Formats: sequence, C-alpha cells, structure tokens
Amino acid sequence: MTRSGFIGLAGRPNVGKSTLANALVGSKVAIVSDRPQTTRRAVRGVATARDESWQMVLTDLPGVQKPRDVLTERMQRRVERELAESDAILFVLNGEQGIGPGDRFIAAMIEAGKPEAPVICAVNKIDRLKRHELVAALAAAGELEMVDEVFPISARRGTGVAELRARLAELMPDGPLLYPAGEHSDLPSEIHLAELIREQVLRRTREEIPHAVEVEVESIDGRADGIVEVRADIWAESLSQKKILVGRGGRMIREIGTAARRELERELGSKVFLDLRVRVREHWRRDESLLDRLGID
Ligand SMILES: Nc1nc2c(ncn2[C@@H]2O[C@H](COP(=O)(O)OP(=O)(O)OP(=O)(O)O)[C@@H](O)[C@H]2O)c(=O)[nH]1
Ligand SMILES: [Mg+2]
Repeated sequence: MTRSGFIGLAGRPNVGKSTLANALVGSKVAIVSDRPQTTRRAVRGVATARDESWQMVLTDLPGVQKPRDVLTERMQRRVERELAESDAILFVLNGEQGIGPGDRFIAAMIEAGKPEAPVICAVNKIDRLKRHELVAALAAAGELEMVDEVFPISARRGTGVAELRARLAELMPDGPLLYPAGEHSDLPSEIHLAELIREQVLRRTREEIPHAVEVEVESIDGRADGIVEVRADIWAESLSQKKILVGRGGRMIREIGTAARRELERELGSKVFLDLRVRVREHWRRDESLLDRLGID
C-alpha cells in the first residue's frame, strides 16, 4: 500500500517557504527572493519516495499578511482554502526573528481552519543562529499550542530537511500516487518560465517595483535550428516604473534578459532566444479577469 497526501506551507512572507518547498522536492519548483511576497500563485511541488512507497504534494503558498488589494485578497483566500484541504500543515518560522504578531495571526488562522490536521513547525534559517539562539527559537515554537512537532532546519543549506521530509511522509494517509513519479510541479510551462523571468526582475529592483511587476509569457516556440524562442512581457503599473525597468540606455532590461535567458536555458535544456518587452498596464493588480488569466486565484 502506498501513502500520499497534501501538505500546505504556511508562514509570513520571506520566512523561506519556497526555499523549503524546493529543498523537500529536490528541484526548483518555486522562485525565491529576499523581497517579501515573492510567491503569488499556489505552486504544487511533488516529492516522491525513491521506491515509490509515498508521495507528498506540497503546496507552496504566498506569505500571509494583511491583504492590501484584490491581488493580496485572492492570495489570502487561496491560502485559507488550501490549508483547509491539507493532510498536514507545515508552518514555517524564521528562527532569526522570534515569534511575532504576524506568526500568531497565521497560527490562529490554521487553528480556525483545520484543527485536526497535524501541524509541523519548521524553524528555518538556523544557519544564522548561535546555539543559545537556536534553543530559544525552538522553545518558543514548541510553546505554540497548535504546533504538534518542531523541526530545526536550514532550507538554504539543506540542514534537517531529510529528517523533516521523512516525518512528513509518515503523516501521509494511505492512498495511490497522485502524480507520475518523475513529475515535480503542476505549473504550466508558460507560467513557470514567466516566474523564472520575474525572479530575475525581483533580484534587481527595490521598493514598490517588485510588487508592481508581473510577467506574462506570450509564446514558446521550438525552432527548426533547435533554439527555443520565448516571447514575454514585463508589466509595470506606471511609466516611471517602466523607465526604471528599462534603465538608462536599456541597461536594466538587458541585464534582466541575459540572466533570465540563462535560467530558461537551464530549465529547458536548450538554447533560448528571449524576446522581452516592458509594458505599462495600469492597475493590473485590481483587474480580476487578468488575474484569472494569469492563474492567480
Ligand atoms: N540564511 C538563510 N536564508 C534563507 C533560508 N531559507 C531561505 N532563505 C532566504 O530567505 C529569503 C526568502 O526566501 P523565500 O523562500 O522566497 O521565502 P518565502 O517564505 O517563500 O517568501 P514569500 O513567497 O514572499 O512568502 C531568500 O533570500 C532566501 O534565500 C535559510 O535556511 N537560511
Ligand atoms: Mg515564496
């Protein structure tokens, strides 16, 4: 008999949920950046045992914070729905920062949403902690009433990830494998490639720009010469943002394009021609039909 199930990742923005999802899956399913609210869409990452005795489907979710607009409202509702349907909840804390009001808000949300699912707490970024700080962080996590077990980890370095994965696998209910064993993610390739481009934008921009930018891949075409042609638009919400993204003499967009092309080549395993344009689309974050099309629900 095999075991399989769903695990929802919850936690404040920037605590390392996507880094952890990638580490548990063993493949890059979600983009990572040091800008808060990097993740906008729920991404399912699939981890399967080598002997195919279990499978867990990890749903990497946007970091929870107070909704500001239609985009963040949608993100929040999705988190609540996903957690309600999970077989186990992985609650991620930033061990560096202690437990704050944001963490308590999420703890209350988990408790209200699905009290019967086991809640595993991962205290992340322990690579940054001194021994006594680690002890204090683990004790604080253990005091949260809804938390059943606590695991110290460094998602970035991989410390403690194997132990956490083994425990999560034990918590999966009996059931058939839900995805083919070689599959790591459920994202359509247009969206995954758009995310890889957006990751490069996030790395190079600050303040309101990371929140204002969205990327849409228009087409992916394999040419006869083996090169894959990818056309994509980067949207800004204003002309001044567009100017920053293009940069003086087009320098910024060239840098983004070169870095993104390398990422796409690694992902697709072939040479890529990337045609990248910056466009202005005012208030896209409030445009419900557009958010639908982008798969942000
Ligand atoms: N030092 C250290 N940094 C980490 C670790 N895990 C993640 N980070 C960094 O923390 C930042 C945020 O990581 P993400 O994985 O994007 O965080 P997230 O929780 O998915 O953030 P949102 O999608 O915005 O909610 C990135 O700069 C990561 O490299 C870790 O174990 N140690
Ligand atoms: Mg994330």
